[in-house]
Amino acid sequence: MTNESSSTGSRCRRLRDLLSSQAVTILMEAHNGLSAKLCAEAGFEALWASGLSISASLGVRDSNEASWTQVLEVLEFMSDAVSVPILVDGDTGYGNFNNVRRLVRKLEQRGIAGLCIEDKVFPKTNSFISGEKQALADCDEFCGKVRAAKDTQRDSDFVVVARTEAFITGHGVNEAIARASAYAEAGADMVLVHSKRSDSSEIMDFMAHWDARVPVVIVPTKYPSEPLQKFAQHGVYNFVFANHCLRSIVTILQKNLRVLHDTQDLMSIERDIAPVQEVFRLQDVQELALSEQRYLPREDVRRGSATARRAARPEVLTSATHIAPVAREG
Ligand code: SPV
Ligand code: MG
Repeated sequence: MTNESSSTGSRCRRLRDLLSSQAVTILMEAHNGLSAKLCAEAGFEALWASGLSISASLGVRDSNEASWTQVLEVLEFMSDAVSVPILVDGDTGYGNFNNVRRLVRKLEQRGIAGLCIEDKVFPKTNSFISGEKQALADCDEFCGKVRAAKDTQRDSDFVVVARTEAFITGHGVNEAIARASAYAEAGADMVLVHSKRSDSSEIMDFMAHWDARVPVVIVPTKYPSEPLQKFAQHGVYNFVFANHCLRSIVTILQKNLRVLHDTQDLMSIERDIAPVQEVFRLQDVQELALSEQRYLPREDVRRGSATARRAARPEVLTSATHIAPVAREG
């Protein structure tokens, strides 16, 4: 899995351009290197490194149970796996302004294009769990975090998204607008307005009062039946598909594991799952095989590592750039 465009600068610019444009942009959730790769291959131009999905895939809750350096480790694999820009869900920034500064520095070092922070308190709780019992952060303190992030970034195109949980915590549109305005004033490049309603009413209310000083991002998890074009007509062009990789995986795994457990027969799912060869393609095994021929002493290549032996199999490797599909075994 190589990163065609390792330049952080160009990825920050790309994310900024996508989120600033008046064309629909979807930030597709990914939670590890493989899901990031699959999202990019499916054509998504930008990714959302979801706190919920990363924590769930690590087997813990979306309550800052995974430490920020554990999340950073995941993000590094994701960033290495793809060349499309990644916006990181940085929860509350894992502490105060000082933690946010260090986070921004570490994200930029890993080629991450942007950071989203939300105005709640550490340790955070997922927005869809008893939202009205959750507390909003002090507005001035949160503005300080936004300013600290902006002052810290080295690449001027690194994107800082300020997320307000005003609606999630039971406040009305006045609080949402006041906070979004304060965050934009503090330097946020975009604001994310979250809603847990099953319709678009809060978002529409927000847009009716918003002066459009910075672009808006929304997360339509709870109102999935609302067409994106409806929001675009009201000035929202940026959408986070926040957990749909993770939820797809959960469903297919639950189904296949149940079948395997009940049948004890590998053939019961064999035709429904990716061949091992597809996994090798996603890992870019071919690149290693070619590099072994280039860099290992001849004798070692002939004696052969596993990849060198595979490289000698014409049905596996057919050209310098392509792993041919192989017939499914069994
Ligand atoms: C996430 O994907 O972790 C988010 C979106 O923050 S939500 O789960 O809706 O809070
Ligand atoms: Mg989150």
